[in-house]
Amino acid sequence: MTFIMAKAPDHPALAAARSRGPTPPPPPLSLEQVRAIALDAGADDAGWVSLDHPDLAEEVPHVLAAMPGARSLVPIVLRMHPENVRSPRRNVANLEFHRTGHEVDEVAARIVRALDARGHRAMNPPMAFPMDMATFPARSWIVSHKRVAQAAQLGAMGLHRNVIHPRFGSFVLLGTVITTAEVAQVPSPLAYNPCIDCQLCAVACPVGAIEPGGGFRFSACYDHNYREFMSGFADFVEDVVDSRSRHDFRDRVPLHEAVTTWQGLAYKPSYKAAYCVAVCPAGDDVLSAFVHDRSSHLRTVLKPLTEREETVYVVAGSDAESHVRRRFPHKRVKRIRSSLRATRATEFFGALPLIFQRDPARGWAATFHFDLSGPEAVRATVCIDDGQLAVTPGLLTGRPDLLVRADARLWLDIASKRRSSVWAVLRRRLRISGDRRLLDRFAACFPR
Ligand code: B12
Ligand code: SF4
Repeated sequence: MTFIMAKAPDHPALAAARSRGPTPPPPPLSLEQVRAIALDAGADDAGWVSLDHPDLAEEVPHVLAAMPGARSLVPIVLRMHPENVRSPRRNVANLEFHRTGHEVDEVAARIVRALDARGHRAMNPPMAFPMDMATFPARSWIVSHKRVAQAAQLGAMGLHRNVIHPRFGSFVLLGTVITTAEVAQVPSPLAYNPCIDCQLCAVACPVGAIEPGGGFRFSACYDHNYREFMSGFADFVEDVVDSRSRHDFRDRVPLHEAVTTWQGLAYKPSYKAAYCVAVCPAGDDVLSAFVHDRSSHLRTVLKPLTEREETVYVVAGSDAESHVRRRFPHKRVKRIRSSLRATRATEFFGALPLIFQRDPARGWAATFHFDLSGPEAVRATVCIDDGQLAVTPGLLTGRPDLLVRADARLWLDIASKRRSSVWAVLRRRLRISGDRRLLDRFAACFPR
């Protein structure tokens, strides 16, 4: 500032700004005004919630890093057309996801301009992509639209973990505008969670990602549904590099997959399933049809998806592989490399809950201590107990069943199969104390 003043003390723009005096604070907005701005901009529903809301505590540092000074969030909801999302021809459903997603970003941008015109700073983080992939596979999104929409009482997460709007149901995509405007009102609570617990999402999911008891198997969904995105694309590139010849490449990547990859780059990548959204009967707009003719819903919405002959992408030995083979024997299983690979030792332990497989962890229990050294030194305790996983930073007191000591980078190489554990043990670069067979059991719970 000093520099500018010294260089151009009589600049006409500076003189004019000085004579205008400081900008007065903008008049406060009401919830009704913010909703009207959002609906005018094209949203189908909208809310407003303070960044101080207790359910948003985890979001605060990420939001403030994107927009210092932010005070509140405006969540928006845009409807998708249910029949498109339900179609067994999934290119129709994908067009609807992408079209609506694009619209969410456009609507959010219009809200930002309207708030700015009223004197409130505002910005719109992406609906989904592009994300900041420098942090991938750790959190790469700025704000969790689901958490914001739920805190603002626009809907609630159902069994399938998508936000269900009381009227539009699961057929919605979400956006959030971040602003410096202060919220005066607290949103009134939803009368009920729109999820009716019919469990159809769990039945429809080809890889068993939705657990009837409420858990979500992240890697199962990510490995299959997102095959054309992120690490699925990185795998494609690695296959190109590894192939010895055109024929070898064709064996690894059949023509239809190569062409699909081209399509994803030329247009947009396609989700492989999203059946959890497609079959969901919740929400006033679609619920009546289900309530009055359940069998028609099962025949015309659920069955065409579950009976679809399609390739399902799974990691060898994963819960998803056993699920699809058991429940959908008519679907083709294609084994792929695990695509969630931590690139830093600290991320390794954070990623474990996302790639944990319950089936190989059933019927036994053990506590593992990891004491990893070097520039990326980290310590962690991993407890596996009959299908359950707990990861805690540091070494918990008590004797572990297995203690692993190694350089953190070397451990990452062993975990990703770049280095053999036998080689590392023989060179005394990997030190293990306790029951060594537990290392294989551990590896089976996190297949690569
Ligand atoms: C990460 C992400 C995913 C992940 C995880 C999904 C999930 N359940 O959170 C994957 C890649 C699997 C995914 C899949 C899909 N997604 Co998505 N996704 C997101 C994203 C970027 C953040 C989600 C989020 O808030 N997670 C945090 C908490 C709140 O979610 P949670 O369910 O409590 O936590 C689970 C996972 O997130 C995971 N987890 C928790 N912490 C962390 C940390 C890291 C680093 C990672 C990687 C994962 C992770 O474990 C939790 C328990 O299983 C948002 C866009 C955004 N910026 O908000 C879209 C979003 C949630 N996705 C959306 C959609 C539509 C889908 C799909 C239907 C895509 C499709 N067309 O097939 C599927 C549905 C899968 C499902 N049943 O949930 C919509 C949902 C709309 C709605 N009505 O709620 C969103 C909001 C995009 C949008 N702008 O509308 N998605
Ligand atoms: S399909 Fe049924 S159980 Fe699943 S989210 Fe929708 S209403 Fe809830």
